[in-house]
Amino acid sequence: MAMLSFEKKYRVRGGTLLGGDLFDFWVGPFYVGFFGVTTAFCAILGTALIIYGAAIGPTWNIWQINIAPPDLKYGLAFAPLKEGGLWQIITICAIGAFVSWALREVEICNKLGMGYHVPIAFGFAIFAYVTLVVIRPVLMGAWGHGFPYGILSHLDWVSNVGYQYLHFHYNPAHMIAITFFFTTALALSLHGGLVLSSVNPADGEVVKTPDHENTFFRDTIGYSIGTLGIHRLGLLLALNAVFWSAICIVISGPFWTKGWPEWWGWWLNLPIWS
Ligand code: 07D
Ligand code: 07D
Ligand code: U10
Repeated sequence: MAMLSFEKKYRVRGGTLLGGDLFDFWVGPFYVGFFGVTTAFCAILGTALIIYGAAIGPTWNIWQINIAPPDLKYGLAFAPLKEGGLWQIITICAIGAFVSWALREVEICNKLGMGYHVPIAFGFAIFAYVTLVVIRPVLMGAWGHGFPYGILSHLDWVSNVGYQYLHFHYNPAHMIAITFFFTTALALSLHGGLVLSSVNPADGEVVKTPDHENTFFRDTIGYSIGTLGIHRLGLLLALNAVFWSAICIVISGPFWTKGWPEWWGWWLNLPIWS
């Protein structure tokens, strides 16, 4: 069915979680809904506060704009607006916008009678962000442990926090996360390559079938995971990449305060060596 006539057919009332019929309409291609309004509200307010923060800061250079979290001395209290309070409100706006966006996805899934895989997947990204700016700072007793909002400043934060643990590559959960990220890229490239090679043939050639795709991998590596299976695997790999990222940072500080290379002492201390 052509996209436009399909949309006309599914653009019907219902499936909302909140607000009933009130915001159950579309603006151009975008579904609105109660959570579309809360997304727009939080995103516009948060963006305006970032612009305000830039205006009272030292630079308009897009790379250098920085909205820092409060000093560690404020602990878990509210800080004055110009000393990290802005960061705190922007964080609330960001979480409000991300969670609203996920719930708006749920409402759209309801309308279409689809599974919740996409909002659940986005939920993992939100979980990683919340781990960085809420869970870990709360466990460590100060909002100052959150990352600053700025293109270069947030890179400085990652580097500094990494070196606080001497050699972040020795963090075992970081290793697992990186392996999942790399594997996700491998899986997507294999999948994209395989699909294009069979359904987008050169002029004059016929489109191939899933049998061809299965046979290619059986001939190559002895096993094909199948056309549905590769999508399950892709989702699983990507969710694990983000999940283990959240784990690798939440254990750094709250559960392990020394350098990560030292963690591997458990290996040297195994009783079998003595
Ligand atoms: C392609 C989908 C589109 C999204 C884009 C990002 C903004 C920010 C805000 C000026 C894949 C839009 C950007 C809205 C503008 C202001 C105040 C997604 C795609 C195009 N990072 N990070 C980037 C964010 C963290 C790290 C780029 C966000 C953690 C490293 C972009 C978050 C850690 C590098 C960006 C976040 C970390 C980057 C490209 C939130 C660990 C890079 C992102 C909310 C996760 C790369 C200059 C991208 C870069 C980069 C955004 C969190 C590490 C500016 C919104 C604290 C090491 N990050 N980041 O393509 O070039 O994502 O940086 O958590 O090297 Mg980051
Ligand atoms: C947090 C993004 C959430 C985004 C959301 C949506 C908008 C809207 C609008 C476009 C999690 C935002 C949307 C704003 C935009 C429009 C219209 C994703 C998030 C909700 N590392 N490291 C990771 C590697 C080193 C360090 C993760 C590799 C060094 C620290 C990943 C290398 C040191 C932290 C990873 C490497 C170090 C990490 C990031 C290589 C520095 C973290 C992915 C090859 C000296 C962070 C949860 C992620 C983390 C993290 C990879 C090197 C430090 C596994 C490949 C050795 C301190 N690193 N790293 O988490 O786990 O995405 O965060 O060297 O905090 Mg690392
Ligand atoms: C997949 C797939 C598949 C497909 C696919 C796809 C996965 C089976 C069938 C999909 C994949 C692609 C299309 C490939 C490309 C995708 C990526 C590389 C991922 C990254 C995506 C992007 C970078 C695009 C990001 C764009 C976004 C998020 C849209 C931005 C939208 C808005 C600003 C409007 C948001 C709507 C809301 C909030 C709902 C409510 C609407 C209203 C109230 C009305 C409108 C209001 C506004 C416009 C104001 C909102 C303001 C905001 C949010 C802040 C703006 C800030 C300012 C400074 C102004 O598997 O195969 O094929 O296709």
